[in-house]
Amino acid sequence: MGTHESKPQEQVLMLGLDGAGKTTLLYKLKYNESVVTVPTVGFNVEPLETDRSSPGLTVWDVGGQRKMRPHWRHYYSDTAGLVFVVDSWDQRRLDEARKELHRVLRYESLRGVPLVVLANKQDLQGSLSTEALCLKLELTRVCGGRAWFIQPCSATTGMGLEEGFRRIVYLLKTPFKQTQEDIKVKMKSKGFSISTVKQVFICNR
Ligand code: G3D
Ligand code: MG
Repeated sequence: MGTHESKPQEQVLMLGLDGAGKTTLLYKLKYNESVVTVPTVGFNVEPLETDRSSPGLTVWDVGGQRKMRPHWRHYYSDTAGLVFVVDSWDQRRLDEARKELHRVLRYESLRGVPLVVLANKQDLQGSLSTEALCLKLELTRVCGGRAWFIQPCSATTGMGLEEGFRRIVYLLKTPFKQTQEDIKVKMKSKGFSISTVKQVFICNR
């Protein structure tokens, strides 16, 4: 308990279109609970415990509805890491997701901030692979010199969630451009862990 208080905390901003699965994945990751979500008006904020050698994460899940998006920028100045959640199944909204992601990455205050794209809803048949999403979102071009990674996941099954947040912890520590393969290989030799609460928790939102 004491270590949690004394550890530095880094702010991770989680953005994405409404319906991408941000709130579902945050509570699945944190409490291993499937919650019934309502569109997030405002934000949810949750601390995530990490291993002793890594900073703790405070994850901000900010509402993604069109009317909420102008407010995203108010969170940028304190952001150490960015997580952008995409619905990999809903191809009709990919163009909108790409535009919003590119708009976010253009902000000066987010220059050089590491990015993990969570390719969510991989449990649904017909969802796009990370390779296809990478092309559609033009990640290589838009990320320039930024450290980034695209992680497949499912907020419903929990697949890839811890991995995605471990990636952001790793990129916070090594915030320079690396290939996707480099990141996978180098992370294998280093233990970054996210600890989640396994007991049932009533989430009163
Ligand atoms: P948001 O916070 O990004 O706006 P939510 O998105 O977490 O509110 O999720 C929007 C809907 O997507 C929810 O369904 C939720 O259950 C669903 N969802 C989230 N993640 C996944 C996933 O990985 N797989 C599948 N199959 N569904 C997912 P409803 O029906 O409540 O709108
Ligand atoms: Mg939400």
